[in-house]
Amino acid sequence: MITLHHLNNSRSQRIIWLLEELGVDYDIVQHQRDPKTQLAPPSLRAIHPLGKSPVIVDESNQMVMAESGAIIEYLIQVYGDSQWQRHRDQAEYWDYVFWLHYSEGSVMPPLVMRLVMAGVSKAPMPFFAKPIARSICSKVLAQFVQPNISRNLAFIESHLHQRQWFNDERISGADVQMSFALEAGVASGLIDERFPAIRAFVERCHQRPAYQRALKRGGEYAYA
Ligand SMILES: N[C@@H](CCC(=O)N[C@@H](CS)C(=O)NCC(=O)O)C(=O)O
Repeated sequence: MITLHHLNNSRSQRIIWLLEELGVDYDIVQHQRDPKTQLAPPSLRAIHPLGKSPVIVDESNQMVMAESGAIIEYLIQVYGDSQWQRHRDQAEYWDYVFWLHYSEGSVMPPLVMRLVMAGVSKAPMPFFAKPIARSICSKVLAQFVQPNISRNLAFIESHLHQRQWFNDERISGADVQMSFALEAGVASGLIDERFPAIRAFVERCHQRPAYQRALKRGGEYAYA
């Protein structure tokens, strides 16, 4: 039996989606973010030293694993059928590896920085510090964060322009891994009508019966 340690409104939702797609038996242990800081509770550190979600525990292999990309690969290799598995001798294999890593390696960091900068600008601080903090945040956003987000979104949009899924015409773990950043981007308004192919991709994910079942099992999720 697999246990998923899940955090409300988090990347862990995509792991529930994959578990539903694979038809694996699993339990969910719910952890709640601190409502003020949005950080994970200490209960997650008891499962894995990083204290983040997702984490899976697979009793049958005595495995505790963090990092969504690694978890997706593990679940597909151990529990997936040929529809989900990708092998080195398949033409699309390295493309699959690219998208699986690109999501957390390049897409998420500037999106997280954008959120952090928004938090810093609004954080309580002495009145004289506010203009300084806001000015630093807006410079970092304009010079580093926003150009990176724009470049990534343009790249993703052009890739999806004539494709259903990231890897080829079959859905893969890469789509599951890419879904979180893109659905969060659509929900926040960052990915607007300038990105029709990305929006269609997100809609395609949301239409899947397994995705809908995952939403029911996962609880609070603000991005679908
Ligand atoms: N690269 C990791 C990121 C894990 C991560 O940052 N998870 C967030 C949830 S979206 C979390 O646990 N945040 C709470 C915290 O940092 O305290 C992955 O893909 O699993």
